[in-house]
Amino acid sequence: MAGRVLLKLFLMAFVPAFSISAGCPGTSPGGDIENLVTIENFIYTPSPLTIERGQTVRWINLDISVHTVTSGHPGDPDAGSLFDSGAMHRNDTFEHTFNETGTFVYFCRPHSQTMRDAVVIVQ
Ligand SMILES: [Cu+2]
Repeated sequence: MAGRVLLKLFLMAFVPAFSISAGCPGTSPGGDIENLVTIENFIYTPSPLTIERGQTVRWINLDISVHTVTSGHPGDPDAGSLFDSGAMHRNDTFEHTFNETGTFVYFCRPHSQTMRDAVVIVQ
């Protein structure tokens, strides 16, 4: 009984933090790799995120504020040309598959002063 309580406390205390900070691709039984970036408290986590070519990244907005996932730098003429989520409300998700290697920078249109220079590295 006490052991189960301790286990539950352990899971509550450490598992959420670990799953957010680890940023490692999880492998499902089907073999698909899901790379999740959370948007919470105006921060993309993890960033940088390193993936392999051909993999898909999924972003989820956990804030009440509306955010975007927009490729490039704020003010670039081609900002959003590679990917642009549009307005993401709370719990909305957005996915993009990276078919080229390289370093891909993105930002949030409504909060481009602070939510910028987030990175996906594709190997
Ligand atoms: Cu934002």
